Amino acid sequence: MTDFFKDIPTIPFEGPDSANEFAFRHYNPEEIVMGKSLKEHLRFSAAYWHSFAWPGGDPFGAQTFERPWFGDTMELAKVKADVAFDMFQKLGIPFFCFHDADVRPEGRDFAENTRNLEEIVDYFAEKMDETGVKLLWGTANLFSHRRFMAGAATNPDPEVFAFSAATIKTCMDATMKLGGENYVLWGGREGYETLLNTDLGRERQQAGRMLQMVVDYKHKTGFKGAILIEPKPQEPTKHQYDYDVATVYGFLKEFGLEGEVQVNIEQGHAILAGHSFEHELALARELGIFGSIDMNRNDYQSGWDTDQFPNNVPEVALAYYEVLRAGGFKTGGTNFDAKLRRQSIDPEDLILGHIGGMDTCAAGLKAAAALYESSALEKQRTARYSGWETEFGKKLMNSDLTEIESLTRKNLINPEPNSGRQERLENIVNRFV
Ligand code: XLS
Ligand code: NI
Ligand code: NI
Repeated sequence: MTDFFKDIPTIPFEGPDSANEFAFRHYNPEEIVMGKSLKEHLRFSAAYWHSFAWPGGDPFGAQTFERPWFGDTMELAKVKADVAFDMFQKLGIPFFCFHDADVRPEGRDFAENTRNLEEIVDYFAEKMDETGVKLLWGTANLFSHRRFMAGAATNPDPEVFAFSAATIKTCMDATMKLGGENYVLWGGREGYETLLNTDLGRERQQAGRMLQMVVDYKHKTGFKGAILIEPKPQEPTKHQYDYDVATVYGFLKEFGLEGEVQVNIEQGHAILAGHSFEHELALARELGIFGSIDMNRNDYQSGWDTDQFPNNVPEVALAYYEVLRAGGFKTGGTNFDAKLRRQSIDPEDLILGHIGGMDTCAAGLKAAAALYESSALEKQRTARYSGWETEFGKKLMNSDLTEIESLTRKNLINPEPNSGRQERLENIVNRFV
């Protein structure tokens, strides 16, 4: 153990009545809900970038965090890894996620980047062995360095496409070496600022081809994990190509990848797209592409991806309700793509942010499970569509307009509307959250 979190104990579960700030009130990892432990349901993961790589800057000011591992050497990268694994252990977080650029110093070229990454991957492998912490997913940062300012796969310069493809390969290799359960692609700068300089059609083809190569490489190497795309509508580019779940599905269809790639859905991105989190989750489930979630919360006024730790149980409960309806996570999990506010500069803040997030998710999941097990919503939903289970309803789907016209005349069809019962259903939900 390093001494970064030296006065902070391993966080115990003490139950809802505890006033101990450094204890869980709702997250008891061993508690069984719907036949599975909370640990297995939630599959918590910490994001390396926010907690260990982000310096606390904003457009008006630079670094606010002073961390002993900040700096561009392999030695410091290892100090950072030591502190990261300390945090995972103190919190009992079973998984983590990282980008290449979060964990290794930036090299002079591709070869040095790869050497640095490989060295840190070996270091991670030892730490994972010692602690039992696992990798939920790996990914490549193809958006921070200036070479990616006009995109990675969608860059007008084929050399950037090549650099990006090569980097993705090394990051998939790193993920596989560490037994990662998924590989994520978030199209950081895959979009555009102005149509005046953009060949939108060509850029989409490039993005599709890159994704096909990723899927080919998965099959070639026998990687068992899932390939996940993370949709986001804007930020950093004005128009991101992977706008939302529906857009990603259309894109996957176009490139013949709908059976190969799933989505990693982030709460804050759903909000930016003008959707609710649960809408995105439900749609992904119905399209058969639900994979994993990036859990955070957005400020509803800011218009930015504020990546705050979740703290709204009713909101989170509706999201986990859709996850439960999808049958729960398979390879996916709950990754906290969440960061501290830039004034929260103490080591304690990092731990407390995660405690709050984990407790909020645990309370939300338990509420969702109770609601689900009560069937209170599902009974009403089934009743609302029951007409479709009658002979008449079934027949309609296999008829044509002419047949339906004569049926409508013959049966004197004259429908009366029914209440949608929204308030009644909201009251039911409120009994559980
Ligand atoms: C940014 C994204 C990013 C991805 C991983 O908004 O959420 O953090 O999760 O590249
Ligand atoms: Ni994310
Ligand atoms: Ni995000």
